[in-house]
Amino acid sequence: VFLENLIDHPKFRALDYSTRFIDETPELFAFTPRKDRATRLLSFIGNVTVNGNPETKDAAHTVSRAFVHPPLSDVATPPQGTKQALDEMGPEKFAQWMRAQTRLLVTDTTMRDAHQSLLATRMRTHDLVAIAPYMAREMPELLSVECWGGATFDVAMRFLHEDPWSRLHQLRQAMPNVLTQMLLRSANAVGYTNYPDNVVTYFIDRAAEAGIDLFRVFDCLNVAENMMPAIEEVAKTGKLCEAAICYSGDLTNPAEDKYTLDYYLGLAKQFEAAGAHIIGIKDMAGLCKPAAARELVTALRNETDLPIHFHTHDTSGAAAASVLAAAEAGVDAVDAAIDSMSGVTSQPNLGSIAAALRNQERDTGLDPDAIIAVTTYWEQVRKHYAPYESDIRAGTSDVYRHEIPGGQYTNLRQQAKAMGLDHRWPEVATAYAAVNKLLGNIVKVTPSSKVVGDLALYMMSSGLTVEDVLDPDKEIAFPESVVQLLNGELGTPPGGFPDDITQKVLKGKAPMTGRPGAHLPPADLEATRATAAEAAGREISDEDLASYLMYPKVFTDFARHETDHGEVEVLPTPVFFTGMQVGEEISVHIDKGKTLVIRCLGVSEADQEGYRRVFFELNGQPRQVKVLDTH
Ligand code: 3PY
Ligand code: ZN
Repeated sequence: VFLENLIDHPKFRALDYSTRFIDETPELFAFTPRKDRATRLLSFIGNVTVNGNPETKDAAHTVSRAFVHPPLSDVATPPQGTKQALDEMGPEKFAQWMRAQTRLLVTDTTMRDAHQSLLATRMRTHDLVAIAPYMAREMPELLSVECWGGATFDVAMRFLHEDPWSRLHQLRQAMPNVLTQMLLRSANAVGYTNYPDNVVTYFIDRAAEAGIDLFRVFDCLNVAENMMPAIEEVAKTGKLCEAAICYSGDLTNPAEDKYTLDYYLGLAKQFEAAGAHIIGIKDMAGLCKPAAARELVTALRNETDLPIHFHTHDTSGAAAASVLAAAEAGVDAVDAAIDSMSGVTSQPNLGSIAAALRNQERDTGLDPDAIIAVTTYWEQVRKHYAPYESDIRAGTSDVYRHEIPGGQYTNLRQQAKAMGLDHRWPEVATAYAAVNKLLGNIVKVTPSSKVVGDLALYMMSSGLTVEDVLDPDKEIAFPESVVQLLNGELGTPPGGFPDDITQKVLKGKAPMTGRPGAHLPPADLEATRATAAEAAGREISDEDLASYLMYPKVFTDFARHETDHGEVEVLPTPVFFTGMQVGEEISVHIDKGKTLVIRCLGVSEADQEGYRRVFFELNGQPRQVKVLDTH
């Protein structure tokens, strides 16, 4: 706008300018934000109204437009909860407190893993924050709310055009009494590659400052050494460090010789020695059968003094049985998703688990009426995300064979669909299992699971068999992620990767050994801040820097979108995905106490150049936006 105004100025155009031009027309040189917030939002709404949201375009008609009212609580202020307990006791005492509880502690994963696993991680801040005040008042018995990290970080910026840090600040404020929990991929933080140690520690410090109380830390190959910098940094922040064992294989199978009880106990001992406060069992694919859960929980509780926290997925349909078996064996805390966001690739059902234990020794203390009010809210909100629903109707025992994590399952199906392979899904699942074997039966969770998926899809689309892949005489252009994995860039599992595939992929070159982070030079944070500022065209806060360090391009695109279209997170979800209908009116809260009332009055025909005008009333004043129709 500055340049446009300047170039359009008659004096400038007449080349009649000197340094006095600046003195006489200071308004042209004041670097005020490009447009006011309302104008930027109207430009976004106008654009989506005319052209659709590229994300949901083909399925826009499936998005419900019904307005969702969050339930109202008559409790004035949120009662004290685990957040106050942690602040008072500190993490070590808090962990002892967890172990001393008779009731089963519950983490609600609805705000992170459930929508990552059911709706391609697309849940918007607007819908998360709306229910938070009610949960704070009516479900204060919760141990924690998992609401950040994992895939939510990049999806927020990449597809939702919103700032993940703003989400965290708002949730923290709306839920001041319950622990906020995040999922951190150790050296991969919230990304898909290894970052230098100082990037990981910088990220952890910012997350702790912004309000994360409980960090669940895991490594995608279960290499404890890769987790140490993250575990130590979390412990330094004074927040809770949950170090998680990724569950793989089948503990109930007498032939299981890799993922054995000793293997898991060995990891737990290392986590305890490193200063973790809680041991997590992260069963990302939902493979931990009831008998395995019982055995593992019992052994872990005997072997360490730390509380045990069980996380699983319901892909098989039998996860609630595992949770209840774990509860009987004395597990301290479990994860569940609110009823209407539970089941299949998501977590098991929170309301039903609470009901199963009600009036029993391990009663969770959660109020069934509150659970029903919250689940009703999510049931309606979920209809705004219809384009992201997968058509998985039931649990599947096939998960014990392919071992695809819940958070990857629907994504991989989506990828397969995009490659025209959806009708061959059973073969994709079989290829996934074959690639896992080829790579040495590895732990599969982000990002190692992505490597397995990449190779499986590559083999399917190129018509390659395992024999072809291993054939020394056959030239194969392996996906980059496969090369990196076998080069040891995500770390090396005990015993390494199988020789045959490593030789083939690395063409005889020796892979890197040891902790990948130890080979990476530290990032120059201030130089990166300057680069980021230039790329984004604005000042870079510490949180922006953390985002840029994770995802330079995604952050830059997000920041530029924000400059052009404002903070779109404030828009109601149907408007974000589909724009406005003629005659529709919405209220948008842009700041404390500042509300925009936006009414859509009409959309013109396209002019000769293909532009349409979208007519609005903004707080009673007529406004219009000119949009190029790209259809
Ligand atoms: C993630 O890393 O995003 C996961 O959900 C792993 O289970
Ligand atoms: Zn999970």
